Amino acid sequence: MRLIGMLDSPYVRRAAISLALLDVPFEHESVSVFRTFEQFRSINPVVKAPSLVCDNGVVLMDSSLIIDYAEALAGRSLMPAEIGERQRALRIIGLALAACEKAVQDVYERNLRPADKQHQPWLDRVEGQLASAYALLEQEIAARVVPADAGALTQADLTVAVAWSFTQALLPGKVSVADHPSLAAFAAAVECFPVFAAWPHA
Ligand SMILES: N[C@@H](CCC(=O)N[C@@H](CS)C(=O)NCC(=O)O)C(=O)O
Repeated sequence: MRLIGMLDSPYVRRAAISLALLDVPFEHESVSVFRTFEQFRSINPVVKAPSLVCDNGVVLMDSSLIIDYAEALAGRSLMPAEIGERQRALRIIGLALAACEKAVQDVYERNLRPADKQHQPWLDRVEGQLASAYALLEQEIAARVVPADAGALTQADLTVAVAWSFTQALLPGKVSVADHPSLAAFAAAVECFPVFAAWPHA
């Protein structure tokens, strides 16, 4: 299988780390949805990163759906089975993915739209939503313990760390580290696992 997309995308990175944790073999191709749009389009005309070209040629997209397929292939899941833990994981993943979405919207608005065409009310709305997602994530993560080993990492753990690292890299200073001490410490600890170093934000 081929995972298509740049690791500076939080969605590509969470998919790559999930495939690696699930021991699903894949090749990674760093194709950009912007710099190499035509090359990406030749693989997936919708140009969404990540895209997964399966062994039978079917192209999947959307990180959560790619992870769903990888878990079915692997015959195991990075989601907790117990209903209470699963609900907590779903809550955390939802917040982290919303944070990624709002951070991406902020970056696109600032970097892709000419300065004189930027719409400040939209930026204010997006940044307010981003701040809310991280404030709620900080509450959730305050009670969470960093797993002792990579085998115990859940989808919630890895998605939170990827979202935080992405936001800090792309929007430095936008989400204050001082105001989110639990998240910053949790993400820093999770980023120390070798699988995170093997699939770095880049
Ligand atoms: N919900 C999707 C979001 C994927 C997404 O928006 N990826 C961005 C890159 S970070 C992308 O494909 N951007 C190009 C575009 O939307 O035109 C997922 O989880 O994979």
